[in-house]
Parts: sequence; C-alpha cells; structure tokens
Amino acid sequence: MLARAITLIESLREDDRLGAEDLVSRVLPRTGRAVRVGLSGVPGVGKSTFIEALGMHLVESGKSVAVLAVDPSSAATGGSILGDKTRMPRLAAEPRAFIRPSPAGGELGGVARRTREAMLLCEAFGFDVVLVETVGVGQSEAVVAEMVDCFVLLALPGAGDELQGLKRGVMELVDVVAVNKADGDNLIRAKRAVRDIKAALQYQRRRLHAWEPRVLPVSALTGSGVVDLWATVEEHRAAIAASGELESIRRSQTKRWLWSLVKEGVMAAFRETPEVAARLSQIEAAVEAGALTAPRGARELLEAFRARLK
Ligand SMILES: Nc1nc2c(ncn2[C@@H]2O[C@H](COP(=O)(O)OP(=O)(O)OP(=O)(O)O)[C@@H](O)[C@H]2O)c(=O)[nH]1
Ligand SMILES: [Mg+2]
Repeated sequence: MLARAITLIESLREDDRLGAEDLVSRVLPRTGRAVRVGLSGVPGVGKSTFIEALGMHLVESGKSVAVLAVDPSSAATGGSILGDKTRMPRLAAEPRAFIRPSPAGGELGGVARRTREAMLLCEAFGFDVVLVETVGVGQSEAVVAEMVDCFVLLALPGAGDELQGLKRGVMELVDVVAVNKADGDNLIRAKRAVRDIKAALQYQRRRLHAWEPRVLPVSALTGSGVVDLWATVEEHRAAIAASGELESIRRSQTKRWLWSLVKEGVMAAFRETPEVAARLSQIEAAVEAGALTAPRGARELLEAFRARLK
C-alpha cells in the first residue's frame, strides 16, 4: 500500500495530481514523529552497504526503517535500482524495513521530485526512522539536507577533498561525517581522515546552537562504528529537540517545500504557455549560437509569458 501511495505521489499524470495532494493533506497530521536522516557521499563510498548495516542495527533494536534511495541510473554516475537492491539483501528481506528506490528524474542533481512527500508517507505509515540516500552530485546534498533532521556525509579515508565531495557548501550542511571503509589496510588512513576533517570543520561557522558536527570512523563492511553512528544521530536529535531547533528547522523546511512546489508550478506554466512554447527552441538556439544574448532572450520569453497572464 505504501509503495502504491508513493507511486501515486510520484505520478506525472495530471489526473493523479489531486488525489496525490489529497493523500498528502490527509497523512500530514500523522507525520513528524520519525527521525529523518539524510545520507550522502560520492559514488562508491559505500552508501548502500552502510545503509544495509545501519538498517539491520535499527531493525535488530526493534525499530522500523524506511529507506528512500534515489536511483542515480539516469545520471552520469551510473548505478541502478537493481544494484541497490542486491546491495541491501538482508534489509530488503526484513519485514520491518521498506526500501524504495526512486528515479532521480534528472532534476536537482539526483533527488527524486517527490522524496519529501514520500518521506512523509513513510512516517504516516509508522516508520520510526526514514533514511534518504542520495549520491553526492550537483545540488543533491543541499536538497536532501533541506528535508531531514540530521544530515550524514560518508567520506573515504585518504582521498583528496575534491574527491570526497567535501565542498565547502556541503561541509556547512553536515551534522555528522562518517569516514567509511575504516577497516583492514585503510584503518590508519581513516583515522587520519577523521582528524583532518575535524580540523577542517573547526574553521567553519556553526549552523546550530545545540550541535557541533561530529566526525567518526565506520566500516559498513565489518559493522564497526555503526552503533556509535546511530548513537550520535540520536544525541543530535535530542540536542536539537531540547534547544527548539528541531521545531524551527522543520518549520523553515516546510516553507521551502512550499516554494519548491511553487517554482515547479511556475516553470511548468511557463513552458506550457503557447507563446513561450512557440519561441522557446528558436530563442534557445539563438542564445547558444551567440546571435542573441541570454538576458535579451530571457526577457523576450518572460514578456510573452507575462502578456499571457494579463
Ligand atoms: N573495505 C570496505 N569496503 C566497503 C565498505 N563499504 C562498502 N564497501 C565496498 O565499496 C563498494 C561500493 O559500495 P556501495 O555500497 O555500492 O557504494 P555506494 O556509495 O552505494 O555507491 P553508488 O550507489 O554507486 O553511489 C562495494 O564494493 C562495497 O563492498 C567498507 O566499510 N569497507
Ligand atoms: Mg548505492
């Protein structure tokens, strides 16, 4: 039923839209209790393996967990729904777990259009924890950080900052950095990476009053550090709940949700306006060819759009 509900809210069909809106409004009063965790990292860092380990730990401690994995198959990085399912074989077989891969849909650098709504449905269905997995490409980390309580970045031992997706903008969003693959020959390098990332985080403005970002080594493969990581997420949650920041974060997230839907609707209306549609490809081509400047091209299209609104 949950899978079908998510399919409904993800539907692009015009005649599904009202039903989807209705469903979201009706489940909304039943949401808000789950712990919402975002998980990101470069391809191959071990997100799927880690979620399997963390998910099993949660299930074994009596919690139910929903995983919303954004399928990057359409992005340049490769990967696939099947790949993810086969990397979470134990969790996929757990009755208290739900795994939902969603196509990234080419928008927002790898986050499904309706991940936020899917997350709310999972909460309404009673899941204690919702994990949103996304590949760290484009704007996806920011988009995910904007819909969760706690944002966890998986990093690799010993890779350069650029390789890690440790872009400045991303480091400002993290609540917890987990240096994965801290096992075998990697152990020493992982410890060094933990130290380096901690040092880098010290020079950065604190985003929350009640929480200073933590860095810890984990191994999705052996399971070491997974329990500590979850304890850290719970500590984070308790701290921001006590400071009132959980409440304020969620309020501002709801406002951004409104705006993202408005933007989406305005863009759709823009493209669907006949006067715009009729000139769009010509203007795009002219701008590409350098025959028309981008500001002029944009103005022409926006004037056509505004004229229609009057
Ligand atoms: N040694 C070691 N290998 C790991 C660990 N976690 C994952 N791996 C391996 O790293 C590879 C990539 O792991 P995935 O879990 O598929 O990584 P991912 O981040 O989900 O990758 P994408 O879905 O492609 O973005 C696999 O071969 C894993 O077995 C770990 O803790 N230690
Ligand atoms: Mg994966």
